[in-house]
Amino acid sequence: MSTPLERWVDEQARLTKPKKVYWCDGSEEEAHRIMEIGIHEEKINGLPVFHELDQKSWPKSYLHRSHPTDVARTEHLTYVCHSKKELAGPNNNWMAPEEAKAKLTKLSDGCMRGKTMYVLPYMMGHPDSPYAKACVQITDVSYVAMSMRIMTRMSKKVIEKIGNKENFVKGLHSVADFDPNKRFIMHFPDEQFVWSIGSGYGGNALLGKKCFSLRLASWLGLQEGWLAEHMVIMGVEDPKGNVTYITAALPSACGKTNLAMMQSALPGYKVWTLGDDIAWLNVGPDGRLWAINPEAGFFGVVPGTSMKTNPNMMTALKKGDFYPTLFTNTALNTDTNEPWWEGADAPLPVNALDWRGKPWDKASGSKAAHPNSRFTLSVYNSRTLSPEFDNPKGVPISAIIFGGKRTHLIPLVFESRSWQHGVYMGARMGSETTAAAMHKEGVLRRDPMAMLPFCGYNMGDYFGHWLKMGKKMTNPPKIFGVNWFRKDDAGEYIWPGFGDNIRVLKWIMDRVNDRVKPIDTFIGGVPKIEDLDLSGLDIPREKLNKLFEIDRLGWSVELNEVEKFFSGFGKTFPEELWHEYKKVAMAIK
Ligand code: OXD
Ligand code: MN
Repeated sequence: MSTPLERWVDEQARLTKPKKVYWCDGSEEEAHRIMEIGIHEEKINGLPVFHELDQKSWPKSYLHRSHPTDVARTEHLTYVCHSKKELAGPNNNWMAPEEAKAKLTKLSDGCMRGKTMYVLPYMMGHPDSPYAKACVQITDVSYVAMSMRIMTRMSKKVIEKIGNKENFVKGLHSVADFDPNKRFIMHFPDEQFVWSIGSGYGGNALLGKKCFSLRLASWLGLQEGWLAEHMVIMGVEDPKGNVTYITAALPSACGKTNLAMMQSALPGYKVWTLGDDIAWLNVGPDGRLWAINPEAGFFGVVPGTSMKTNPNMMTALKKGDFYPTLFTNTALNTDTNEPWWEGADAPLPVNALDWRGKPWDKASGSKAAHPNSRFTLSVYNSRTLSPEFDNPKGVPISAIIFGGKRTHLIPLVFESRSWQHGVYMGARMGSETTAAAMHKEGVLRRDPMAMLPFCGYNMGDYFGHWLKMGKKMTNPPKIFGVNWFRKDDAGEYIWPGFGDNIRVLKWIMDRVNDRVKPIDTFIGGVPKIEDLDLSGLDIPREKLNKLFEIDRLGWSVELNEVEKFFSGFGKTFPEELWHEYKKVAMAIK
């Protein structure tokens, strides 16, 4: 008698018609075999899927070049197929489930012809965690099979765990012929099913990540009373050894990985990494908010990563404990067979191939590495990995940070007056766009809680759910806003960022423990400059003042934009947040 899982896999094989079906067991030995296939057999755009890098300086590391049209998330081709359009909200593309399935069935018919279908059983979350989910993804490319091995807990034990159950999380993925006109990432929330075709890019193809752990999981969280968020999870240890757990939501490519692995500039402080991208948040029996990271790897932006910006990541990349580490779309120094990128510690290579695999001419002014080139590596390579990472219960959260890339207006750090005010602060968040998705860079867009591309349902209802979560907690975390990116009149960043961001975290910890008081303003509480630990930093006072300057005119322009944005959610937008909005609007007048 076959199981529901076996029947589902058979059905997908009948549709996609691969030459063979291979069930992965997640072992290292298997990973070596798949890597060989990626190096010697499979090709993308005429190039091998993987190239082995110099194993002495970059142990267990391989370079992957994507199809040149396939380098970032494609939000315009991403759909959430709820039974009704209103459930998807103005923040999602929607298609009726039957129409979406008919479209994808046509595109998927025979799309794996001549290829191997890899069946990947994996857990999101520690297998012993009550919050973990058993999932299966199908794919037709070794790059995705390898990436999922790194990013999730892949194991044949998951097949036993699913057993005869029908309700496991399903993902069907094929790169097909990479045609951007036939590319779709479709989510079916009522079936816990993602169907993705035409792209091998991480956010479109590693279906356990954005697709399940954020879009589908946020919908599940709404039904079940928890939150799936686009957040870093970290523990900050003070010189006395006390660890405060903090989550931080920042939009894509705004430095989440650097924050999660920060090398503290203040002696005696240490950051412990629990996650750099996704947090699942549940209310514990103690009335506190508890976080787990459902992932087991990092999929981070490479350009700009160096010993200055993220020494702990540089060490992790070179550590090579877990097999393998992947670089996607970096340049290749052909003299040394090493990866190279803009902002790397290594000097400009003399001879290099660019991210497309073409000889790179430095004089051309083009980037050698793609601005959204990525590393994929196991969290277990990281020396900053928190000892609590594998704790099935997760960690209790004392502070939530909302941040964005804002060159003007938003202060370095400020604190909400209440949970409700904090939810308002998250809802009005905006950020200047980056290369992580296919749109123009540097344009301000609203990105509530950094979840705009990832909330799998109407964000009006999502804000309401956040408010409800606050009511379920007897001891909720304090909520803060941060902005590392404010510029001065000469267009220079004022705050040094990176390891110096510990100074902001220290103030947040002081607030959590009520050791200092903020100055109350209409946007929330800002620190007294003397309460910030600026030891060893040399920023002139007028620049520091600029970091906290509250520009009334700027805020009234901002409020107009915020009002338009909130109004787009119509009746679903919670009255409580209009109330918070009006309080600020009144104070500015
Ligand atoms: C990511 C993203 O890859 O947010 O994490 O785009
Ligand atoms: Mn992300």
